[in-house]
Amino acid sequence: MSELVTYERQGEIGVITANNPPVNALGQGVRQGLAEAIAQGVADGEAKALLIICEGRTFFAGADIREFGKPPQAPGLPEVLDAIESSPKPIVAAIHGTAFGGGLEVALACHYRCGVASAQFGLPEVKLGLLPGAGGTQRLPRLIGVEPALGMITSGDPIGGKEALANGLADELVEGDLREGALAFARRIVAEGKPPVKIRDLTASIEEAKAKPSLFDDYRKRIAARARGNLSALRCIDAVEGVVTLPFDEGIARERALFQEALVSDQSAALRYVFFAEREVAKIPDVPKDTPTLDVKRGAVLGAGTMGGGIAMNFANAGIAVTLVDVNPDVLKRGMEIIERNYASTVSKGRLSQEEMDKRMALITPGEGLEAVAGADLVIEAVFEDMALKKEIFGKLDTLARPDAVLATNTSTLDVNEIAAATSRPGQVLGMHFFSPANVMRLLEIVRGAKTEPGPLATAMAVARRMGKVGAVVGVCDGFVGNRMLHQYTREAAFLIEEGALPQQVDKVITGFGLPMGPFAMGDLAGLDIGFRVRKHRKAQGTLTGRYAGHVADRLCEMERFGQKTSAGYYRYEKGSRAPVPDPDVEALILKTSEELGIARRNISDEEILARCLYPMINEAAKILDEGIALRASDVDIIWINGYGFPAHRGGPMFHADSVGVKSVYDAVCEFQKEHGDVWKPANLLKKLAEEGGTFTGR
Ligand code: T1G
Repeated sequence: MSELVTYERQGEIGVITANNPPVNALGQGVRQGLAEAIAQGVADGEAKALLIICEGRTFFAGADIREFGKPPQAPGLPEVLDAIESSPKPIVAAIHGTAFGGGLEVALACHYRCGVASAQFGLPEVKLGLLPGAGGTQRLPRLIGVEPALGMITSGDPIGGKEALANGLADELVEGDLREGALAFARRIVAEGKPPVKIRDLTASIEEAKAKPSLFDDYRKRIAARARGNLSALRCIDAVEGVVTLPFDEGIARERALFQEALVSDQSAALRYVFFAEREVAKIPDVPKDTPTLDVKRGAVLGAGTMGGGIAMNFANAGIAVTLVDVNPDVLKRGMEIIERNYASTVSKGRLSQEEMDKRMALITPGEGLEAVAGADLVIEAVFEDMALKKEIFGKLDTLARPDAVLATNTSTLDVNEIAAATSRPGQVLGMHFFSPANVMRLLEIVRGAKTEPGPLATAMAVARRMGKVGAVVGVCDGFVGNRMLHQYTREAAFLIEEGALPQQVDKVITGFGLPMGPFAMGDLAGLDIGFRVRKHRKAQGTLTGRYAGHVADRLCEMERFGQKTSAGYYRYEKGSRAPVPDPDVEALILKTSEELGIARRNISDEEILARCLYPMINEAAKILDEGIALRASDVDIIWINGYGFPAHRGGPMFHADSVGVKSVYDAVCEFQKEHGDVWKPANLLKKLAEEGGTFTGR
């Protein structure tokens, strides 16, 4: 018997216990152990029923993702599940933690399922570019109904114990100790002489689905509309459709074929890379896991504007009391009202209960004076982007905030080291750069200053996790990682429309690649006046260098076309609509600008547009890695996927560069340098990897 899975009999129940930390992934050893234990239990004359339970923090959390892409090792999971389902003795799954993917498929092959109320039940394979490959697409619909199963399988989102009990996925929720409760449940099964219920034999829900012939096509349309080129969910629908159109074993065979297709797809390789990259980003090489952190029980946010309000909501959403501070009572009042409105709209959409909203609002206290930060463990400043103002505030915070408090700035452009130097405790100062809307966007750039100590850094990372954010540690430079790359992307986009393209052509290429929006629609959403002010400021300071990228944007702003907020920018917007409509006036303005700049417009291919938008970002990221501003290429990918909507099924800009081939990216960058100048000078790392045949992500 493998040491990962044990078998022992407790009275008339054969108990199979798995123990493969940290998440009981169904690796080869566990599958082997399960197969052997099932055989032993079935052969055990004293055992009237069997129970499968896991040690540690969770029931099987799925197949071992690290095994994907490697030669498959026997026994396969489907084989093990067939042995479970065909057992002549009832087999009960006892579930706690996260029964995900292959783990839930093990439970579905069992004849009965019980669990604790806090358990989560899910088939998240679609998030890995896969689909359930061990019967989940055929058994779950038979058990809970085709439509609820389609929802779980195409979204990959789990359901809780109560919902599982309600829809029949769980037969019973046990109170107290799971093992005791599950043993009692199994004994009742025996006492009541209940037979093994094989889900493969259930048909009621199939008849129901047969009555809705357009069910699957409607689902495809809905999914395709928001998939942005990610094929995973569509494959899931194809597999589930087999439940209605094919006998069980043929449905299983179809699922298997679709699974194999997904397994070798680039999209799944990208999404599996992102899975591990999202876990890697939390690890800071010189800040060990056990670095002491401040237990943040109270936060304070300075500045009750849009960002400040969103940041305060993050504290409340994490169950942390927070004081929202603003020296201007009207701004403070408006800030609190906006927070209340945001929560109320979430309640109205049914995504939050009124009770939970009240609980969160109760955690947010308005504070009029800076003194209000006194009791906070973590203070986050989110005032206007002005260095003198920020330094003045941090100077005051230095005396008002608790000596052990962590002081953070939400600046997106200013030098965090200079701000830290305005205090006597630069070791406790760092940047926490949220993305707008701060209560929605998952990304949080945690800016490590030259003097930031490991403790405050680890504290900020821990708070990010509690807020449900993806915290990525970055160094101090202009625009940190995300915006610094974005500047290269928007610069080239501006040049492309001077040289021959139009905003709608560029945006179509970028959305076709999988981003939610192109650079011009994004500019209109953010407001063109922000960039206009920065360019004017830099012009006045004489800090503008190289070819100017603001000719068209300046002319639009001079015409008060600031984007969605003025219903006109690069596009025009119908009343009450956010849909960008190409505007002949803008086209005329662009053609006139090219003429005034003496640029002969030319046809620009979609390929060139994609390369000129993505490659400057990749090149800049290579410089960022050269400078150590980002710890890993995979961090850059996580930043762009969670902060800028880069499609996860393409793995992020650096994974994409590896997919295209670093050499061909380098060659293209060199070509663009010849044509457009040293703004395209290849980064050392890009050159080095291209010459050595290396990759950014090491795969
Ligand atoms: N395989 C391999 N390693 C895994 C793993 C898995 N399935 N799940 C987690 N880990 C590692 C993870 O990399 C990390 O490692 C450590 O465990 C702790 O994870 C046939 C095809 C279960 C909710 O998609 O969602 O089954 O960084 O930091 O926040 O149909 O992990 O410490 O070295 O995430 O408490 C389907 C994936 C697989 C679930 C726990 N299953 N896992 O979250 O801890 S496909 C999944 C999770 C499949 C079948 C198909 C989460 C979690 P390290 P963690 P956590």
